[in-house]
Amino acid sequence: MTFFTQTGSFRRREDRGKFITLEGGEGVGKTTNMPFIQEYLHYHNIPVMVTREPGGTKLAEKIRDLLLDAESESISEQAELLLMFAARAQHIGNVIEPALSQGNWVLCDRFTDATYAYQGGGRNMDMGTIEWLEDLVQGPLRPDLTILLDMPVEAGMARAKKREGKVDRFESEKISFFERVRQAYLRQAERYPERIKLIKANQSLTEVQNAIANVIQPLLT
Ligand code: T5A
Repeated sequence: MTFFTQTGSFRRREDRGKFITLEGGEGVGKTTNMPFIQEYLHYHNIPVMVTREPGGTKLAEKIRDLLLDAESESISEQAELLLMFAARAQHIGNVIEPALSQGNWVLCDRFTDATYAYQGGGRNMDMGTIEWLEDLVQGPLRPDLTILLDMPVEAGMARAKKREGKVDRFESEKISFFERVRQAYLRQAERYPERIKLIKANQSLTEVQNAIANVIQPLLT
Protein backbone atom coordinates (compact mmCIF):
# COMPACT_ATOMS: atom_id res chain seq x y z
CA MET A 1 0.00 0.00 0.00
CA THR A 2 1.35 3.41 -0.86
CA PHE A 3 1.34 5.90 1.98
CA PHE A 4 0.20 9.37 1.21
CA THR A 5 -1.06 12.25 3.27
CA GLN A 6 -2.49 15.02 1.21
CA THR A 7 -4.96 17.82 1.33
CA GLY A 8 -7.01 19.07 -1.56
CA SER A 9 -6.64 22.62 -2.80
CA PHE A 10 -9.94 23.69 -1.36
CA ARG A 11 -11.00 26.67 0.61
CA ARG A 12 -10.78 26.00 4.33
CA ARG A 13 -14.07 25.61 6.14
CA GLU A 14 -14.88 27.32 9.37
CA ASP A 15 -16.29 24.14 10.96
CA ARG A 16 -14.29 21.28 12.36
CA GLY A 17 -13.77 18.53 9.76
CA LYS A 18 -15.22 15.03 9.98
CA PHE A 19 -13.15 11.98 10.80
CA ILE A 20 -13.84 8.87 8.69
CA THR A 21 -12.10 5.54 9.23
CA LEU A 22 -12.05 2.46 7.02
CA GLU A 23 -11.74 -0.93 8.70
CA GLY A 24 -11.84 -4.64 8.03
CA GLY A 25 -9.74 -7.78 7.92
CA GLU A 26 -7.06 -8.72 5.44
CA GLY A 27 -7.83 -8.22 1.75
CA VAL A 28 -11.36 -6.82 2.19
CA GLY A 29 -10.60 -3.86 -0.08
CA LYS A 30 -9.68 -0.96 2.21
CA THR A 31 -6.74 0.21 0.11
CA THR A 32 -8.73 -0.26 -3.09
CA ASN A 33 -11.58 1.94 -1.84
CA MET A 34 -9.59 4.80 -0.27
CA PRO A 35 -9.14 6.68 -3.60
CA PHE A 36 -12.85 6.26 -4.35
CA ILE A 37 -13.83 7.89 -1.04
CA GLN A 38 -11.28 10.64 -1.55
CA GLU A 39 -12.68 11.40 -5.01
CA TYR A 40 -16.26 11.22 -3.73
CA LEU A 41 -15.46 13.87 -1.10
CA HIS A 42 -13.56 16.02 -3.60
CA TYR A 43 -16.60 15.85 -5.88
CA HIS A 44 -18.60 17.33 -3.00
CA ASN A 45 -15.99 20.05 -2.59
CA ILE A 46 -14.75 18.73 0.74
CA PRO A 47 -11.05 19.13 1.60
CA VAL A 48 -9.79 15.73 2.73
CA MET A 49 -6.54 14.45 4.12
CA VAL A 50 -5.85 10.78 3.50
CA THR A 51 -3.75 8.82 5.94
CA ARG A 52 -3.33 5.41 7.56
CA GLU A 53 -2.54 3.50 10.74
CA PRO A 54 -0.23 2.38 11.99
CA GLY A 55 1.60 5.29 10.39
CA GLY A 56 0.76 8.73 9.11
CA THR A 57 3.82 10.61 10.42
CA LYS A 58 7.53 10.01 9.94
CA LEU A 59 7.92 8.48 13.39
CA ALA A 60 4.67 6.52 13.22
CA GLU A 61 5.71 5.09 9.83
CA LYS A 62 8.95 3.89 11.46
CA ILE A 63 6.87 2.22 14.16
CA ARG A 64 4.74 0.66 11.41
CA ASP A 65 7.85 -0.80 9.80
CA LEU A 66 8.87 -2.33 13.14
CA LEU A 67 5.38 -3.76 13.71
CA LEU A 68 4.95 -5.26 10.25
CA ASP A 69 8.47 -6.64 9.80
CA ALA A 70 8.00 -10.41 9.57
CA GLU A 71 11.69 -10.94 10.33
CA SER A 72 11.86 -8.87 13.53
CA GLU A 73 12.63 -10.43 16.92
CA SER A 74 9.54 -11.74 18.60
CA ILE A 75 7.39 -8.79 19.75
CA SER A 76 5.45 -9.24 22.99
CA GLU A 77 1.71 -8.58 22.93
CA GLN A 78 2.13 -5.68 25.35
CA ALA A 79 4.88 -4.14 23.23
CA GLU A 80 2.71 -4.51 20.12
CA LEU A 81 -0.26 -2.84 21.81
CA LEU A 82 1.82 0.01 23.19
CA LEU A 83 3.57 0.58 19.85
CA MET A 84 0.17 0.83 18.13
CA PHE A 85 -0.89 3.51 20.61
CA ALA A 86 2.51 5.26 20.52
CA ALA A 87 2.17 5.59 16.74
CA ARG A 88 -1.44 6.74 17.21
CA ALA A 89 -0.46 9.42 19.74
CA GLN A 90 2.00 10.91 17.22
CA HIS A 91 -0.51 10.64 14.41
CA ILE A 92 -3.32 12.33 16.33
CA GLY A 93 -1.15 15.13 17.72
CA ASN A 94 0.78 15.96 14.57
CA VAL A 95 -1.65 15.16 11.77
CA ILE A 96 -5.25 14.23 12.61
CA GLU A 97 -6.18 16.89 15.17
CA PRO A 98 -4.52 19.80 13.31
CA ALA A 99 -6.27 18.77 10.08
CA LEU A 100 -9.70 18.42 11.72
CA SER A 101 -9.40 21.68 13.59
CA GLN A 102 -8.51 23.48 10.35
CA GLY A 103 -11.75 22.21 8.82
CA ASN A 104 -10.25 19.42 6.73
CA TRP A 105 -11.88 16.01 6.75
CA VAL A 106 -9.60 13.10 7.62
CA LEU A 107 -9.91 9.72 5.93
CA CYS A 108 -7.88 7.09 7.73
CA ASP A 109 -7.14 3.51 6.63
CA ARG A 110 -7.60 1.72 10.00
CA PHE A 111 -7.76 3.29 13.47
CA THR A 112 -8.56 2.10 17.01
CA ASP A 113 -11.26 -0.39 15.98
CA ALA A 114 -8.33 -2.32 14.44
CA THR A 115 -6.72 -2.45 17.89
CA TYR A 116 -9.93 -3.87 19.39
CA ALA A 117 -10.05 -6.38 16.53
CA TYR A 118 -6.39 -7.45 16.21
CA GLN A 119 -4.98 -6.99 19.71
CA GLY A 120 -8.29 -7.48 21.58
CA GLY A 121 -9.81 -10.17 19.33
CA GLY A 122 -6.82 -11.69 17.53
CA ARG A 123 -4.43 -11.67 20.50
CA ASN A 124 -7.13 -12.05 23.19
CA MET A 125 -5.85 -9.00 25.06
CA ASP A 126 -7.94 -7.33 27.72
CA MET A 127 -10.50 -4.98 26.13
CA GLY A 128 -10.57 -2.84 29.30
CA THR A 129 -6.85 -2.10 28.87
CA ILE A 130 -7.47 -1.08 25.26
CA GLU A 131 -10.31 1.19 26.36
CA TRP A 132 -8.04 2.77 28.97
CA LEU A 133 -5.32 3.43 26.38
CA GLU A 134 -7.92 4.76 23.94
CA ASP A 135 -9.08 7.32 26.51
CA LEU A 136 -5.50 8.21 27.46
CA VAL A 137 -4.24 8.71 23.90
CA GLN A 138 -7.35 10.03 22.19
CA GLY A 139 -9.21 11.94 24.88
CA PRO A 140 -12.67 12.52 23.37
CA LEU A 141 -11.54 11.94 19.75
CA ARG A 142 -13.59 9.20 18.02
CA PRO A 143 -14.37 8.78 14.33
CA ASP A 144 -17.59 10.39 13.09
CA LEU A 145 -18.05 7.44 10.74
CA THR A 146 -16.37 4.06 10.49
CA ILE A 147 -16.89 1.99 7.36
CA LEU A 148 -16.38 -1.68 8.18
CA LEU A 149 -15.81 -3.86 5.12
CA ASP A 150 -16.65 -7.44 6.02
CA MET A 151 -16.31 -10.74 4.22
CA PRO A 152 -15.44 -14.35 5.07
CA VAL A 153 -11.84 -14.59 6.21
CA GLU A 154 -10.64 -17.17 3.70
CA ALA A 155 -12.02 -15.22 0.75
CA GLY A 156 -10.33 -12.03 1.98
CA MET A 157 -7.04 -13.81 2.45
CA ALA A 158 -7.28 -15.34 -1.02
CA ARG A 159 -7.72 -11.82 -2.44
CA ALA A 160 -4.80 -10.49 -0.38
CA LYS A 161 -2.53 -13.32 -1.56
CA LYS A 162 -3.07 -12.34 -5.20
CA ARG A 163 -1.26 -9.07 -4.56
CA GLU A 164 2.47 -8.79 -5.04
CA GLY A 165 4.80 -8.12 -2.12
CA LYS A 166 6.10 -9.77 1.02
CA VAL A 167 3.82 -11.23 3.66
CA ASP A 168 3.95 -9.02 6.79
CA ARG A 169 4.09 -10.10 10.45
CA PHE A 170 0.29 -10.04 10.84
CA GLU A 171 -0.42 -11.75 7.53
CA SER A 172 1.64 -14.74 8.71
CA GLU A 173 -0.87 -15.44 11.52
CA LYS A 174 -3.14 -18.50 11.43
CA ILE A 175 -6.66 -18.41 10.05
CA SER A 176 -8.11 -18.77 13.61
CA PHE A 177 -6.44 -15.44 14.47
CA PHE A 178 -8.26 -13.72 11.59
CA GLU A 179 -11.57 -15.37 12.55
CA ARG A 180 -11.21 -13.80 16.01
CA VAL A 181 -10.32 -10.46 14.37
CA ARG A 182 -13.48 -10.62 12.26
CA GLN A 183 -15.70 -11.50 15.22
CA ALA A 184 -14.23 -8.65 17.28
CA TYR A 185 -14.91 -6.20 14.43
CA LEU A 186 -18.51 -7.45 14.23
CA ARG A 187 -18.91 -6.98 18.00
CA GLN A 188 -17.61 -3.41 17.69
CA ALA A 189 -20.22 -2.79 14.96
CA GLU A 190 -22.97 -4.12 17.23
CA ARG A 191 -21.73 -1.96 20.08
CA TYR A 192 -21.59 1.26 18.04
CA PRO A 193 -24.33 0.94 15.39
CA GLU A 194 -24.60 4.71 14.96
CA ARG A 195 -20.92 5.12 14.11
CA ILE A 196 -19.89 1.84 12.46
CA LYS A 197 -21.55 1.00 9.16
CA LEU A 198 -21.09 -2.56 7.97
CA ILE A 199 -20.72 -3.19 4.25
CA LYS A 200 -20.45 -6.60 2.63
CA ALA A 201 -17.09 -6.62 0.87
CA ASN A 202 -17.68 -9.75 -1.21
CA GLN A 203 -19.80 -7.94 -3.78
CA SER A 204 -18.64 -6.28 -6.98
CA LEU A 205 -16.50 -3.18 -6.53
CA THR A 206 -19.33 -1.03 -7.94
CA GLU A 207 -21.78 -2.41 -5.37
CA VAL A 208 -19.28 -1.86 -2.54
CA GLN A 209 -18.66 1.72 -3.70
CA ASN A 210 -22.38 2.48 -4.01
CA ALA A 211 -22.83 1.25 -0.44
CA ILE A 212 -19.89 3.39 0.72
CA ALA A 213 -21.37 6.49 -0.94
CA ASN A 214 -24.71 5.79 0.77
CA VAL A 215 -23.18 5.73 4.25
CA ILE A 216 -21.08 8.86 3.68
CA GLN A 217 -23.94 10.85 2.19
CA PRO A 218 -25.65 11.73 5.53
CA LEU A 219 -22.42 13.40 6.72
CA LEU A 220 -22.53 15.84 3.81
CA THR A 221 -25.66 17.67 4.91
N1 T5A B 1 -3.06 -3.46 12.92
C1 T5A B 1 -3.35 -2.17 12.55
C2 T5A B 1 -3.22 -3.90 14.23
O1 T5A B 1 -2.92 -5.06 14.54
N2 T5A B 1 -3.68 -3.01 15.17
C3 T5A B 1 -3.98 -1.72 14.87
O2 T5A B 1 -4.37 -0.95 15.77
C4 T5A B 1 -3.80 -1.28 13.52
C5 T5A B 1 -4.12 0.14 13.15
C6 T5A B 1 -1.67 -3.09 8.85
C7 T5A B 1 -1.63 -4.29 9.77
O3 T5A B 1 -1.58 -3.78 11.10
C8 T5A B 1 -2.56 -4.40 11.89
C9 T5A B 1 -3.62 -4.87 10.94
C10 T5A B 1 -2.87 -5.15 9.66
O4 T5A B 1 -2.50 -6.50 9.65
P1 T5A B 1 -2.52 -2.80 6.42
O5 T5A B 1 -1.65 -2.75 5.24
O6 T5A B 1 -3.16 -1.55 6.85
O7 T5A B 1 -1.65 -3.48 7.56
O8 T5A B 1 -3.71 -3.79 6.35
P2 T5A B 1 -3.96 -5.02 5.46
O9 T5A B 1 -5.18 -5.71 5.96
O10 T5A B 1 -2.72 -5.82 5.34
O11 T5A B 1 -4.35 -4.36 4.15
P3 T5A B 1 -4.50 -5.12 2.91
O12 T5A B 1 -3.80 -4.25 1.95
O13 T5A B 1 -4.09 -6.55 3.01
O14 T5A B 1 -6.05 -5.25 2.67
P4 T5A B 1 -7.02 -4.28 2.00
O15 T5A B 1 -6.40 -2.94 1.88
O16 T5A B 1 -8.29 -4.37 2.73
O17 T5A B 1 -7.25 -4.95 0.57
P5 T5A B 1 -6.92 -4.37 -0.88
O18 T5A B 1 -7.67 -3.13 -1.14
O19 T5A B 1 -5.46 -4.35 -1.06
O20 T5A B 1 -7.60 -5.50 -1.77
C11 T5A B 1 -7.06 -6.81 -1.87
C12 T5A B 1 -7.27 -7.34 -3.30
O21 T5A B 1 -8.65 -7.52 -3.53
C13 T5A B 1 -9.06 -6.84 -4.72
C14 T5A B 1 -8.02 -5.75 -4.92
O22 T5A B 1 -7.93 -5.40 -6.27
C15 T5A B 1 -6.75 -6.40 -4.39
O23 T5A B 1 -6.15 -7.16 -5.40
N3 T5A B 1 -10.41 -6.32 -4.46
C16 T5A B 1 -11.52 -6.83 -5.03
N4 T5A B 1 -11.70 -7.81 -5.90
C17 T5A B 1 -12.98 -8.09 -6.27
N5 T5A B 1 -14.07 -7.41 -5.80
C18 T5A B 1 -13.94 -6.41 -4.92
N6 T5A B 1 -15.04 -5.77 -4.43
C19 T5A B 1 -12.60 -6.07 -4.50
N7 T5A B 1 -12.10 -5.17 -3.62
C20 T5A B 1 -10.77 -5.33 -3.61
